[in-house]
Amino acid sequence: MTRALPAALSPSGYLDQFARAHLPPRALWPDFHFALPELAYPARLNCVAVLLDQAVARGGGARIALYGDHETLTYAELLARVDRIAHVLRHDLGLVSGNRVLLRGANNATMAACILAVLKAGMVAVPTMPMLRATELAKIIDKAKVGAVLCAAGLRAEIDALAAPPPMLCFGAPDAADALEPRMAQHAAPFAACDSAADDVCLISFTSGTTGVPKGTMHFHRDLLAICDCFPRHTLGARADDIFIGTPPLAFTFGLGGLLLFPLRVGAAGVLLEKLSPDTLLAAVARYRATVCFTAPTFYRQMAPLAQRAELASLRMTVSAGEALPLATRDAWRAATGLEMVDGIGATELLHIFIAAAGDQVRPGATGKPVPGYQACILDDDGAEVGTGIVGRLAVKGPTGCRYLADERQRDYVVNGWNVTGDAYERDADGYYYYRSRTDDMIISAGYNIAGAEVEEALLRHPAVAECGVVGRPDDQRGQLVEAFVVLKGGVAPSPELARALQDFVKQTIAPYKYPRSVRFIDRLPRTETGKLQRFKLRSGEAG
Ligand code: 3UK
Repeated sequence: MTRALPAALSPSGYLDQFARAHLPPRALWPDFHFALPELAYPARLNCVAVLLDQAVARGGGARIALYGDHETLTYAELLARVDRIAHVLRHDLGLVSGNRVLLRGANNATMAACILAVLKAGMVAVPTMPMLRATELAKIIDKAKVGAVLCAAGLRAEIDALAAPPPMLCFGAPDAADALEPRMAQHAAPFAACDSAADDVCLISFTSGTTGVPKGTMHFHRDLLAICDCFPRHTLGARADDIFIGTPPLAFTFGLGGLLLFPLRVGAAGVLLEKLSPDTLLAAVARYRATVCFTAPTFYRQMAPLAQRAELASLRMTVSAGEALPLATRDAWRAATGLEMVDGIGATELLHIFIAAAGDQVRPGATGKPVPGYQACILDDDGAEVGTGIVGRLAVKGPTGCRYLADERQRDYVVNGWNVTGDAYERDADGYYYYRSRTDDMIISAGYNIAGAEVEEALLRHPAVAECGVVGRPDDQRGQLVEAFVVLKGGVAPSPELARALQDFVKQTIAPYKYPRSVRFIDRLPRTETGKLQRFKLRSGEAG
């Protein structure tokens, strides 16, 4: 099958052409669609000039942009901080447009300002998760040919431990020799945004891969605006009086969009907090009177029993993403708060959420429908579209899509112009999309296909179960055996009788052949920093 190649790129505004030079070959790009009028961006575009400079120029300088533990910044103050950092990048660090800058820090205003400054200066932001260690950082630095690092002082050890660390400035410890703040103090002048092309790469976001070399996903200036103009605009109805709050790190595109870009796009405010637990997130919602909350399903599950005691009247949208939302969690959250959760599937390759539903559009059990701006379908193993009610590979396209930095795996993610996310999904006659499992996590036991998520869903309805993960364990007789790892609620003791009770409970809830033949009790589930269950650790027995 032949496809028209995407339109030629416009002239780059960058001096250093590394990112463009390492885009995948055009024939391997997904199709891009800009079907909505709000997605018609000009050829010259700097996303921070739009998000920040224009907001201030329109008279919004005195509005609050960011709330945090230690400081609150107006749009004008955030702009001034961004400009100072941009000057430091160019003058003190001697960087030029197109250079890559690695960022490392927990969620706070200076970390946000650093990311925005890199983009505004026409450099390429490479945000990294606070928990990454030197060996993982070394791979990213090498892959993206990072020219400098902006790092929270408290996280510098892993950079210092590198054999050949790039030049680094640290924030949060102003007396250190390589502190960012005294250098910022030298630059009071406004910084003119780099005259970048809408299709110049501004962000390389590394996927939270489990093994091997991490994949760097490359995104353009226009992409960062496009995600603001799809999900938050159409599904959430984001507006200037919203206050966005949540847990995902800014280094995860879920957090970058939800807590920084989305609020800035509509003149609203983001709340950036460094360490959050179910308790403290609920308290923070009350304290900042947050209206929109972003976190992972397991967080909502843990918050539900605490929610009755919290003051949550300000909340109007609670968004769950990162992994499948169990129906039991949606129900528990609704019972506790009266709120119908917004489930949304997003991916680093597509930057943010592309299938979701809110309000009376929610169909429990389904993720939702394609977000305006995106289209989706279900493909079989040969890349042909399948009809309703058949489980296949989820495929999507829209204004954003997968462009891996110099990576052979581009061929796996993009099939005939579709982004194939690696998720097994099914569509109903009304166009709703239902998550089943990761394509490679489908359990095949004695010839049956069993989606781990469905068994988890059943187990979560048992009153003794706090959390659980269900995987396929290799088995001589059945090929794979359904095995459940169960975390019990406080005060409940594990026992063989309870294991049998859980098995019986599943058999009564869903088709009996799906019940977990093995039940193991553990203290906590292995999760990534982004809240995803690490099934490979359950399978390998690493979780003990
Ligand atoms: C899974 C979901 C079922 C799914 C992300 C919102 O998670 C994000 O990006 P990642 O690259 O992972 C992508 C994969 O995660 N997933 C995410 N959301 C859901 N599965 N239901 C969901 N609601 O396997 C997907 O392929 O880490 C999420 C916004 C930005 C993101 N980067």
